[in-house]
Amino acid sequence: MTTAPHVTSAAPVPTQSTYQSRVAEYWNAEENPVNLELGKIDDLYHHHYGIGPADNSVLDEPDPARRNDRLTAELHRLEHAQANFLADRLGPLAPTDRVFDAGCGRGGGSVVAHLRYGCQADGVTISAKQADFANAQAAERGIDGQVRYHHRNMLDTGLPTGAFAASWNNESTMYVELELLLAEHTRLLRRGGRYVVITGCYNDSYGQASREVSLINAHYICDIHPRSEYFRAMARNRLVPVHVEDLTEAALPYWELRKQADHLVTGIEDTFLTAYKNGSFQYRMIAADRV
Ligand code: GPP
Ligand code: MG
Repeated sequence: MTTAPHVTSAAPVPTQSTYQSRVAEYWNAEENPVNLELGKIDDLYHHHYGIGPADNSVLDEPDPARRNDRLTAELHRLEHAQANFLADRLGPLAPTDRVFDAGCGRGGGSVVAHLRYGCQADGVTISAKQADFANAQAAERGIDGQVRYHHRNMLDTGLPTGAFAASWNNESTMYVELELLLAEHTRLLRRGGRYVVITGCYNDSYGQASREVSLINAHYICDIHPRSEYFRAMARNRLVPVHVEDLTEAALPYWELRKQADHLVTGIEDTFLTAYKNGSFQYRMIAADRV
């Protein structure tokens, strides 16, 4: 018996599943004032929530237009505090170091890291519109030589192996399979490199995901992972946690304030507050070393 020679052909990159196409469509179409109005303040466009105590005196502002502006600025301040909190845990880094921003959105996090450390940044997003927007922002700042954004799949970036001193996911892990994602981070990070994730995860000591977690998944077209899965996937991918912090309490003032910003709400605010308060959902930071 003879057998035909085995022929393989390369898979197209990025391979985009139906799910990934839906996610890309969401972000290509997304123009929520809560993201654009906040970003306009200082051209730092974030796609994550805020942490820390809020200045609720903005709610007492008697002039309605000024009240809205002050609320917008206060929410942005809290989101920026979250971005800084993550950036603090990437270092120390030198200007010659490269960092990787997985699920970079409109690019704010990479700019924050660059401004902090002078490092080179590569951000990856599945949305062509976000990548274009972020690159235009970097060009306007005159940092496009150091900060670059790519329309790519974060599971399969095509970026060089071992070239990165630090990498992160800021509220973007819920769009992908964790095992595949952390394998890609581990490939990209040099030995001793730092990985940081801030994420919402469901609390599996309470059992399966709660109704509120399911509502959040439906709202963003994502799939929130259980807390345990992060540690399992890290252990299997040479990522050793050095710092774990529960940010759930620190996240509440942002959501309480956002809920009262009629000009910015998206309708998901009460669901986050209920999920955090009933214990089924947690906001977490994990920093890990790539060994
Ligand atoms: C923040 O983005 C939200 C996500 C990236 C997805 C879900 C995150 C979890 C922690 C579950 P955003 O800033 O675009 O959201 P919004 O428009 O609601 O401000
Ligand atoms: Mg937002």
